[in-house]
Amino acid sequence: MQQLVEKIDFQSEKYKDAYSRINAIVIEGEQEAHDNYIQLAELLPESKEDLIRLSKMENRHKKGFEACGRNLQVTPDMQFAQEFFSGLHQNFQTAAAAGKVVTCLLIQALIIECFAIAAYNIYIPVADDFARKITEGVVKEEYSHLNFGEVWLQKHFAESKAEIETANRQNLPLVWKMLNQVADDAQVLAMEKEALVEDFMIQYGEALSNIGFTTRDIMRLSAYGLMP
Ligand code: Y39
Ligand code: FE
Ligand code: FE
Ligand code: FE
Repeated sequence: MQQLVEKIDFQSEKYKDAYSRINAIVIEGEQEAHDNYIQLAELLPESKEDLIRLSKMENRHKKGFEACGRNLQVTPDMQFAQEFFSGLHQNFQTAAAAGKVVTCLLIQALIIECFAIAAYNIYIPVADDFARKITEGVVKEEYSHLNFGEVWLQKHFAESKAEIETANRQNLPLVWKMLNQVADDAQVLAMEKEALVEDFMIQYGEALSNIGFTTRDIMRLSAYGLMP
């Protein structure tokens, strides 16, 4: 498939300014994903080995994206990124402290992984050559993280359904807010908001379907909080 992409000036001040925030979001996201899988390993001792393996992958992803920033001579705005993730971070911590493993899995292994997969899929065709190779390697692994969440929640679907619905209501609106916050910077990187929303909906809808939700449930759950 050939794509028509206008030539992107990866060295322009405008590109590098937007990249300082998007790159930071991705680095912070990978760091938090690493921490979240370590916490999940404690909550799910029977899956400890798998979850520690996932946490190590997230740490490698973080290093890869740090290299992408260095390659463009961009300093990531980590303060911005921490604030960007603060809502989801707080909700994950509250759930973990209460031992709510279903909520933790929904936030990290479903919502955040789908957000990452959508963002990386949309970024790959418009990335610089260095970042494209890194991101192609990373996104393959993100699918395996999403798969871990799907398999676990599918196995425990009956007793998890109500908690998934509640956690979805509490967290999906945050994702739409985050997407809106980053839309202008994403546009500078030639990533369209509509494409990000579409890819997220596809990934998340497929995940909910694999877990056991009906089409009707999926429509209701995946669009929750999308419209103001
Ligand atoms: O599981 C993971 O590796 C996910 C933590 C990484 C989060 C990536 C967040 C991507 C949002 C970027 C938005 C750009 C438009
Ligand atoms: Fe990752
Ligand atoms: Fe991941
Ligand atoms: Fe896609």
